[in-house]
Amino acid sequence: MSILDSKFVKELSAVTALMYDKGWDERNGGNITVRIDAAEVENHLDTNNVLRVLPLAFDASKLAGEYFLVTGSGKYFKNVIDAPAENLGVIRVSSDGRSLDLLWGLENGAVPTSELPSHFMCHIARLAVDPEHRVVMHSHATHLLAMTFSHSLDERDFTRTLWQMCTECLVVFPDGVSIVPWLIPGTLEIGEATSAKMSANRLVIWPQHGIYGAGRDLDETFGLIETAEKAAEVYTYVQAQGGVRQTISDEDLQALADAFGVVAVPGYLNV
Ligand code: 2HA
Ligand code: ZN
Repeated sequence: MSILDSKFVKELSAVTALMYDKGWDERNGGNITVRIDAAEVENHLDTNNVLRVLPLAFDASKLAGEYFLVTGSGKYFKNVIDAPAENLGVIRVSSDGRSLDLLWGLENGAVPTSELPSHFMCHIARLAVDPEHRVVMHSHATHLLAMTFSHSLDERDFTRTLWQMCTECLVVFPDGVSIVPWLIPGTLEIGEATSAKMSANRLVIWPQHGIYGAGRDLDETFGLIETAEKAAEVYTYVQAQGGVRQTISDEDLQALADAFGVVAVPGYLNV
């Protein structure tokens, strides 16, 4: 079956279109990497046919031999659905973790996302705590981005506000959100800071820039960012309506966590 008909290319094409439509990924904003099983890749590609070898600026040996579907550097989410082979690529990390084999896509000399160091470091961090982890997703989700200008950047405060804005939030991300300092995108430094947070939280905010999410598949990871973004949108309306008059009590949030069998970040609820 053609790789264009593969589940992984179809799903990534659909989700990039959706994220563009939501206004989260203007121009070349956002990037996504998906870890794919070798057996699934082999259904669609000759894995001995390496199209190009791309250097890697850091040691990714912990991901040696892993296959990823990635968005391309400078590519626009809005264009993926009509031209997947120009905007996406399938890569394999070399055995020494110092280069990538391109097996499909990234046509016309394109290269993987400029945020590949951050993505790979986050994959390593998440795989260490969840062997089923597969997806890292970065987006400029509008209301979350706006909140980083007006809200405290204390992780507990920020998480508590999001949990209070929609009842489902605590159930969807009981691990909360973490926040790195403002840093230059695309650098090893921002990758190290983001991945250090990723061991404990699947959502990491980049102030005045956007958000990183991690999960086991595209639906789950998109849903995670979507839920946090919805809470940030509600927060925006609440602020515009004059601010909070009543909210969900910490006792009720604890009862919610108990009812759904999730554990809130220790110390985040005053109970
Ligand atoms: O891919 O979003 O953070 C463009 C970006 C960089
Ligand atoms: Zn970005």
